[in-house]
Amino acid sequence: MPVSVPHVRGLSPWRCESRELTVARAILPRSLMEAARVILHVDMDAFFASVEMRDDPRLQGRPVLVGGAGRRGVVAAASYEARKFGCRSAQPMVHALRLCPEAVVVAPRHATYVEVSRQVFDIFERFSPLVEGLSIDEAFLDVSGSERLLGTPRQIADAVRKAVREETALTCSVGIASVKFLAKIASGMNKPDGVTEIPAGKELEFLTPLPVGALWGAGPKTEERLAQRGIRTVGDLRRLGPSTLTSWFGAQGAHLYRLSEGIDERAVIPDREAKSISNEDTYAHDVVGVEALKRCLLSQATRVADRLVAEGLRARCVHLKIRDGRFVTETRQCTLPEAVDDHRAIYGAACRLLESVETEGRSFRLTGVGVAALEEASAPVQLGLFDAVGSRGRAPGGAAAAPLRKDSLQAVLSAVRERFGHQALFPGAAGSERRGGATGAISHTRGAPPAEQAENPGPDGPRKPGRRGDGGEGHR
Ligand code: TTP
Ligand code: MG
Ligand code: MG
Repeated sequence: MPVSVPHVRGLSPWRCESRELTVARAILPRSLMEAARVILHVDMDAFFASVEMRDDPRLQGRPVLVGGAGRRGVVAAASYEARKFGCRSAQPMVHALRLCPEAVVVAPRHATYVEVSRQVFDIFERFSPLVEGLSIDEAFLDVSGSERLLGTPRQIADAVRKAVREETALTCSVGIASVKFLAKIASGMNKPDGVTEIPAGKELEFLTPLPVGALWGAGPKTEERLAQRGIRTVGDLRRLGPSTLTSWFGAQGAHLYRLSEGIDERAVIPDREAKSISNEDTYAHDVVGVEALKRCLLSQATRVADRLVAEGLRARCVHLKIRDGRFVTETRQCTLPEAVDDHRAIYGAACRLLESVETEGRSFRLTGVGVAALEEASAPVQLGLFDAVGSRGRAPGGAAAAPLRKDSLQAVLSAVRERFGHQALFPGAAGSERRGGATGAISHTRGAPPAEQAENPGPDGPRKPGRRGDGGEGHR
């Protein structure tokens, strides 16, 4: 049975699980860890129309179109009753009314939808600290490693649906998969009020018969070009192989091929403003090589740690963002065994995440380190499984005072930097490498300039408006 999740911040149920997940990440081959990821994509059913029907009982069971009623009005949302007549979002209202003359047209109430959206996102965040919104009515939830506490992925999905139904009187549909794009496809397969699970290992079977347009990044033009060559399904596309696809479509072809294989390494990056702190830099000259990249990450991890200390917070999730010279953006994330505000822990995690990025033959224009799943630094640090054998922060002799010393050192370092500037006390490794390192001075542009913020978001996909921005420093 799924366990109901208490709505108490700082008492996150995933805390107990993430240590195991972290250990597993360290010892298991990456391919196995991919299989261990569990991503939910939750999308509200006929969102605007359902809110209207909920709030006005006279609309129940009737075909409802939300949108502008005038001659130039457009349908924002169509109830499922209206869809039986062929009505759809983005249709001209006149056209929709021709298809379904008895439909009731309702003017949108955006403030109400935003309010319900907040309510629904609050529910999502009770199930995972890793919630990434895609639009007003949908989000990814990374629930990897929550199985023991919350139940199987299916039980977690049902618990989310139950909470949404009980607390908002609305329904949603959920897709479950090991990667983001498959979860997104799955959530649309049993609408309304349905769940679709693509079990780990069944990804190719699921993908093969789908039309190529189901893949993110395969727009109508690409679909048409492929159809001209007889390529209609994802299976057809996979059979072409990566080199043919790359010769036809360049980097996009390689990306499509990876998707056709069910590979999508994009992490679920939590994006509520109040829930993450990050620091990213765009470089005047691209950065090449792991060592140079690590120096960038150390600087960013240090800034993030300083912000955590300044705000009296600790973080449990670390994420890495990296964008190459061709504007391909990749993100990675991990959960730490305990909440930290220490730059070394954040830097260490960022370096481990960097190991999963292909750096050979690539140069990078942007790196960023961020933290999420924040909690008050005063919250008690839970002793974990491994503390019993003296691992966490203890001196070889077993002196239990080490964690305390570590914490206060970070606070002192942060305070000195706050007072005298960032270069005043740079962590040992960074200081020496910066002065005498192979690449010498890395030219920095602090924060992303406006042009960078508006650029092509790359395969990481577009960010929706109104939630987290994509560039610059400190999303908190
Ligand atoms: P969607 O999730 O795309 O659609 P939906 O929730 O209405 O229906 P479904 O059950 O298929 O998910 O969009 C969410 C809301 O966003 C939708 O209710 C209204 C708004 N919207 C527009 O205003 N214009 C559009 O073109 C679309 C697609 C959505
Ligand atoms: Mg929807
Ligand atoms: Mg949606």
